[in-house]
Amino acid sequence: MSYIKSSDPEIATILESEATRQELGLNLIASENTVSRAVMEAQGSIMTNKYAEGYPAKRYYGGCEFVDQAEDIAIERVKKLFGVEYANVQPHSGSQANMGVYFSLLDPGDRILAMDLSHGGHLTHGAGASFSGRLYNFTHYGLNPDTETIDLNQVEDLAKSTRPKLIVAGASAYPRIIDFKCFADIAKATGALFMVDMAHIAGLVAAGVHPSPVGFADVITSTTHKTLRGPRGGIILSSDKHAKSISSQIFPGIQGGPLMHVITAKAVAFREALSPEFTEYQQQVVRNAGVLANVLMERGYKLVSNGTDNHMVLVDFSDRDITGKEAEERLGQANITVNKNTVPNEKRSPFVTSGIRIGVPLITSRGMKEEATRAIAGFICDILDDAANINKVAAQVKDLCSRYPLYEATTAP
Ligand code: DSN
Repeated sequence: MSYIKSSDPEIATILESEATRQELGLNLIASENTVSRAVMEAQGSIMTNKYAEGYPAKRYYGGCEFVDQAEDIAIERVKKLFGVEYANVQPHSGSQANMGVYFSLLDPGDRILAMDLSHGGHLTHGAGASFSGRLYNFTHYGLNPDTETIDLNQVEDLAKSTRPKLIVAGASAYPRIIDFKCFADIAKATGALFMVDMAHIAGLVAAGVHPSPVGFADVITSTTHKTLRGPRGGIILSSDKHAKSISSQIFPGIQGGPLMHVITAKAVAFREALSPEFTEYQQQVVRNAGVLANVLMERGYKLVSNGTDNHMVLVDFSDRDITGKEAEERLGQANITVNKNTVPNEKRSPFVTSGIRIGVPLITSRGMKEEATRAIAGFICDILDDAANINKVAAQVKDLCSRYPLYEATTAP
């Protein structure tokens, strides 16, 4: 920061403003987190200077002896963390991890069965605007209208009727445990391969507070920066059977030089994730989400599936006047950051929506536990009940944040 301050004051000011926004606001975006200083140091390190196309010991450039060590350690740590035979730590993002797997297992035009975006799926699970929807022939499953949980009967029926080559489980906005065994059984019975995109829940899986897809899925993808609390990026995990084709589809298939500074930071994050403190952190994430859900429901707000098992809740405003967009804006005025989100059977446009998604990974990283989460849930309800409460809540948010500094609790173990 001190170098930027003198060489580029314009950008230095922006960095300082963003640091203040993160420090003094409550960030409840379910897919965001705050990394340790050690992760940030690795990501901002000299490794950014190095080109290393290829894989450890098989590079297209000289001078790779130390980046090879970092990548080998990242691979070994993440294999240990999830108990898998093969790991690729080079995907620049979750989307590229998914693209690498599709390229490796499928041909363009092949059929895939995945979760509908409007029911909680992800863009790369076949949305028309994404490469996935343009290259492959997707059918989508959704939620059971009564339980608002994944309709496994529908998954089975669609698998039987469409005979996909690949079934995808995993979601961006789904607050319940996913039954990977049931998906795997359906895939097996219908001759499909089974992929799990565990981007949102990877940290919970690593800590054993959400069942693992390992042993059920043929291939698993994830990001590293959500509940897993590492640098922004992706990973692919599988058995040795798919190792060769996944490796060659990530490089040279869809990527060039790997981001060695990010891979080094992934190694640091995976070490943190192997610690007992990380397990305690994930247990606290689930407890905090449960507190948030209970307070919102006590105050009369409807939650998709009536609760949560993981790190997030989805509030459904379809029976109220307020929209997701208005709720996001109102909360934002009190420095509470959430995102508007579609709800099952959404009637409004994706730019307006009838819901909000609220996640607790980041506030939990700040050291906030049940009491603070209960207070936050109260702030949210106060503002949703009446916009006149915004100024009062803004002061309460500032006070709470000042008691939980962003970088006091998030230290490397
Ligand atoms: N954008 C991410 C999320 O918010 O869930 C998914 O990639």
